[in-house]
Amino acid sequence: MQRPITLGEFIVENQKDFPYAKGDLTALLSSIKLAGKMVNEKINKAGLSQILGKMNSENVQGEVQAKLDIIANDIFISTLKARGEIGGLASEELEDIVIFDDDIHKDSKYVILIDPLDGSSNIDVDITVGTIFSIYHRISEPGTKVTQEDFLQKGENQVAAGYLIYGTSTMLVYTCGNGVNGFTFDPGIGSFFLSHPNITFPSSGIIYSVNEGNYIHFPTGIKKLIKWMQELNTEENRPFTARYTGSLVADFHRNMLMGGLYLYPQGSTAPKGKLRLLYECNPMAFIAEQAGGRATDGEQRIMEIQATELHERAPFICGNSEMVSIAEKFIAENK
Ligand code: AHM
Ligand code: MG
Repeated sequence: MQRPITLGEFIVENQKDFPYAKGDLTALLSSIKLAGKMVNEKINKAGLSQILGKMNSENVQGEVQAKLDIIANDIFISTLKARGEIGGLASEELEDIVIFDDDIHKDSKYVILIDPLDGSSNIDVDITVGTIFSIYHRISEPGTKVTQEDFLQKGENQVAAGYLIYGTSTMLVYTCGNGVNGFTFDPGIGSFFLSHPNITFPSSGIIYSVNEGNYIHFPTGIKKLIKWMQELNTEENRPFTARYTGSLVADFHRNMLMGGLYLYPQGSTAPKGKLRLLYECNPMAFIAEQAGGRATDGEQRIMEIQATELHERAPFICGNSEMVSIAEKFIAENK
């Protein structure tokens, strides 16, 4: 049997597909891989090492931070800072951008945005969580300090995006705009191996994922869409199946492999929904499109939205193309 290739081998092998790449992106993905392994190790031992539970602090969105949120944030920052590929970082956990201005970062070409531990309210109950990342070329001149504008780019400018999913297996899934590939971590060996080459959404799917507890707050189009999915409207003449973990990474990953629709719409109490455009929606939208799916806020393609603030939110509807089109139709007809 031929052994599967490792993530490291795959990244190097594919570097040649990017004429502009001089190894920096390769090195950056390697740093993410290393940080992911370190976070994975902490999560696996969380119940044993007294790092479950909440801090006495809130993040910039006023949400209580879990201890592992802070630990994952620190691991990613220190690992990415140790090398010179990026000039700075923005994190869902931090109010402002972090500028790296040591000598090694002087000529950096990239910036990165991270949600270090997505779904962290699920940690204490042993449900899948993840890390999401999004990489851009900086707009500012190398040799100068990065600025907020480097981070407020449209999602369509992303150079790479991906996530780590800390589930029954730990996986790293990413795209550099050339398809989506998934790598499963072998803890005995300490390496990620290519297990899911060229991931694409199935052309149709019968799963929908939404926090239906918020139903009363949803716009009419979304309410009608949900009711439609609960009728006999699948190809098999049965209702859709509802699956929702409350971890975007887990819900997205399942729907991409099995076909389905993820929704975090706006509501009467949350005019732009909950998910953050830069840390969650854009990277997932890039991956979804690269896997043959789509992502919209209901009216506009997610990756065309111009961010004006680091932590802004956006309604998010994402899944296989056909289902996203059906969702858009319900929204358009019920404005
Ligand atoms: P987090 O990044 O603070 O964990 O919040 C984002 C999470 C997503 O993973 C998930 O899809 C959503 O929040 C769940 O929200 P809700 O509990 O309102 O359904
Ligand atoms: Mg998150």
